[in-house]
Amino acid sequence: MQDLVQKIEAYRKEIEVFEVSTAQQLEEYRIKFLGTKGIVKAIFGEMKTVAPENKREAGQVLNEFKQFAEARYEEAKGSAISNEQPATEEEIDLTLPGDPIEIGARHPITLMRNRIVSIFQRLGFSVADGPEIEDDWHNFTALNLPENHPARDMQDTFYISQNPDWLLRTHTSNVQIREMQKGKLPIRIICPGRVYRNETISARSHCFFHQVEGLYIDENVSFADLKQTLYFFVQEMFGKDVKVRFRPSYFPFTEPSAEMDVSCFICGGKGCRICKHSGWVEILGCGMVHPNVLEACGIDAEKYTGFAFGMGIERPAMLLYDVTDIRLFSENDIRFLKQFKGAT
Ligand code: 2U9
Repeated sequence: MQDLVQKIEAYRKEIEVFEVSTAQQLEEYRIKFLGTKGIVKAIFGEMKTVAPENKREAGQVLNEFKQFAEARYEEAKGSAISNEQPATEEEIDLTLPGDPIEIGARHPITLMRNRIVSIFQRLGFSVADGPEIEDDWHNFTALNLPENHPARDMQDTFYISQNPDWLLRTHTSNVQIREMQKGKLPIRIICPGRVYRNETISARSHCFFHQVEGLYIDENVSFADLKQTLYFFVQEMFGKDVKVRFRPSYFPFTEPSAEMDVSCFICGGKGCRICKHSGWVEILGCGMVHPNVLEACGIDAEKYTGFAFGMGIERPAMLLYDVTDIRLFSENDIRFLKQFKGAT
């Protein structure tokens, strides 16, 4: 036991005077004292020669020594790195290949949104943005949604508990309302963004999703303009052969209102699983902006008219990229996301 203590004392002294001011010296120190064949390891091996009644005390001495050796190393590491001389020109081999940079992928919802937006941009629409947390007026009242409309129900909309006048927007129409309030006409905007609805999460629906809505207001804007604009969009999106049909519908914020179907771009109209054997796929809702909406935003409904439309992004993205569960879009699973590398 006495032998061991003396040996450790000698090593301590050696450590104290060991020169560790460069990276090379530091590495020598590490190998000599802390390496797998180093002194600390070796001296721990001597425990087996210590008499059983001394083992406790010897263990303590050894541990203190080990901590001392490690602390010296850690302390020297910081200063050795800062003393390091930068590599000279001759030492840098510029011909070595660089570290590979992993390129990310655009999210499929972003890809789909960009496709939709760029088609409308070519028609002269510009992108507008607005808040996701909105007040009741911009999300509902200004859009001619009556006080007792089911969408206003707590069951369907997420309200902010601190202030029942605030909610998570249920559509991006709040952006159009805010643009209209600015009073600058004509308006030709496209509004992509995230929206929230209190729905049960499943493979087909989520409590948040993405939309693109559009709005065009000027003098003499007609339903014919609406039809031709959306027809152009569909041809650019799905190809020249695709057919469209409009079915009458109802939305509080448009009058008249319609839903637009395209001939199924999977089976070409013959009937398949995607179009539920009807040959048609519904892709958007649209209509002429209700005069009450124009007036609520201070626009003279006698002088100006406009059309609006709205579509979800998830559904066409699921069809295009063959995604069978909507939840994959928001789970951030790298195995899913990296499949979109290089996709457009
Ligand atoms: C203003 C006036 C009118 C936007 C419109 C629709 C019809 C529509 C749905 C498509 C699928 C929502 O994502 S979805 O569930 N939208 O059918 N949206 S007209 O109308 C507006 C918007 C703003 C000021």
